[in-house]
Amino acid sequence: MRIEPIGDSFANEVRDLPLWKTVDAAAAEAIRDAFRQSGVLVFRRQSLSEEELLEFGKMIGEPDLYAETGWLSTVPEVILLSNLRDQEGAMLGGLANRPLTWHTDQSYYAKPVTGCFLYAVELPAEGGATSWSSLYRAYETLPPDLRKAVDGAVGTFSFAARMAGGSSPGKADNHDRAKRLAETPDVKHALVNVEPGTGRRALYIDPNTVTGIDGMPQDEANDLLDRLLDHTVKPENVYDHRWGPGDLVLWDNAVVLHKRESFPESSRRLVKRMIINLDPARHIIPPVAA
Ligand SMILES: O=C(O)CCC(=O)C(=O)O
Repeated sequence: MRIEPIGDSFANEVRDLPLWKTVDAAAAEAIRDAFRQSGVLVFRRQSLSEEELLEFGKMIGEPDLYAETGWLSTVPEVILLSNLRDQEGAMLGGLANRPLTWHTDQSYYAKPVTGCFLYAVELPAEGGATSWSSLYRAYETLPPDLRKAVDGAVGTFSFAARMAGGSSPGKADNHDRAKRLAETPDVKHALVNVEPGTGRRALYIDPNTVTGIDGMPQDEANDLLDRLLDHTVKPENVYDHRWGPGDLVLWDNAVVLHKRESFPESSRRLVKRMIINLDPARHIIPPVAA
């Protein structure tokens, strides 16, 4: 097994490791370390059943269940994202073929489940690429005025705002909006988090979800959030993934944003997704801010 950076991006790739075979303890530890350092880990050309995906998830942390119950595969922890329909014409999974703008998952929860993976089964010839942007690199390269403005800042993260924005599920998604809205009040998180093991700092922003900053006039907060996003998604902070069948990408939502291109409705895309609770001693789990 080799673990290498992908080009000059922040993402790492694990090569020569068939995940359908037993992964020994040393390799598992090396994978967890590389994942912790980069926040995005790529494995190509895997051939995995849903049970094997679940086993892989358990090597990384504790797989969890989704709030959405209409997107399920045969294993409850593994859900489907797809534009395909079943024999009755119902959507097979979530998110159809829509573009998803920059976001991070679950930031609107008091205790986000931060680990996530996507496993590509069927892919369109055009479109559907996914990109990740490093919130570590973003923080570490902030110009001094932005760093001063963001250190100690607390944001309001709103599920209601997210549902109205560019990365929310659509009408055909079997998504119980009203119930989820009622269950998910706004929450506050710091806009900078500290990784417990290393003290490394990462920005924590989520466009369409952060609606304000404590003690800051709204127009100033909007301007700061726009500038932070522009800085975060500069090309040097971004890894673009062109999917191949069998690709598995693992990411940590506390330290990266992600987005997805749309793809033609007439083409077929099926990816499998799982969320994973990561070890709070080794990963940022964004705490609730007072
Ligand atoms: O389908 C993709 O490539 C990404 C989906 C996504 O952004 C998400 O599941 O949060």
